[in-house]
Amino acid sequence: SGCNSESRGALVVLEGLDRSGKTSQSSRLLTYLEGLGHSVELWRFPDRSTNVGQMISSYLSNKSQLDDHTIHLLFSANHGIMSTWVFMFPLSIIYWDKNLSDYVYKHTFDCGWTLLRSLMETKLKTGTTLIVDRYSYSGVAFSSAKGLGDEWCKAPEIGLLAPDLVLYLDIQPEKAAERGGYGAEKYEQLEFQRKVAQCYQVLHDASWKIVDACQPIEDIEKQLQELVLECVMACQKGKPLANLWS
Ligand code: NYM
Repeated sequence: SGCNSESRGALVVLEGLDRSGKTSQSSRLLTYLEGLGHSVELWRFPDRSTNVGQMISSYLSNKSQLDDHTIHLLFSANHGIMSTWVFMFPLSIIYWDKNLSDYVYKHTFDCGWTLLRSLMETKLKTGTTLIVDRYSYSGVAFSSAKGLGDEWCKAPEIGLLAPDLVLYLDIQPEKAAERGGYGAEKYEQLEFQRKVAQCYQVLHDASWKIVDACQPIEDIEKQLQELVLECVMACQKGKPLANLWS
């Protein structure tokens, strides 16, 4: 099936409140799919290793203060807005050399809208499945929970690829607050997480699967494996790619 030009990887996103278990489950999914012999990569947003990522990290750990609109756009720049960097290299190189674009993405700069879109598309079309720990939904849910308008929050990321599957790890804010490490970062406040949960609710569409995140970790793992495998199969059979927020 690897020779079928229609066959592609799946774009799978994990979303949920802070401490809902996304990061643990993403790495378990990676191991699972690798074990089955699939080509798969794990990405996460925010990517704290970039320049903008460090500004985000400093904001989240209360070392710097930023206006709500500004931090939203920084999150977006971390995976959204086209950076000036894109103009410094011929785009053809980015398309042409997958390894170079990988390197650029992972080690050098904030990725930028054009680069992220084309990099994701290249990965998927060459048969690699992407497991993404948070995506645009986090951007909209966390910023609209502060009172920014939904449409304004979505605008910088219109036209990025829509996920084939969104796994929403559903947890009551009170339960999440009991988990280890809670409260260390800016948004980890019970009242605020309640608002974020409400904001996530209006973002659900047909690509979302809601999974109860209070079950034993292995039970969640099993359910996610089944959902992801089904999605990977559909994408191998040529399920078309779609755009986000359109
Ligand atoms: N977050 C994450 C946002 O507010 N907007 C975004 O676009 C993204 C991707 O960052 N509380 C918030 C959600 C989290 C925080 O994420 C750090 P993580 O997954 O804990 O590193």
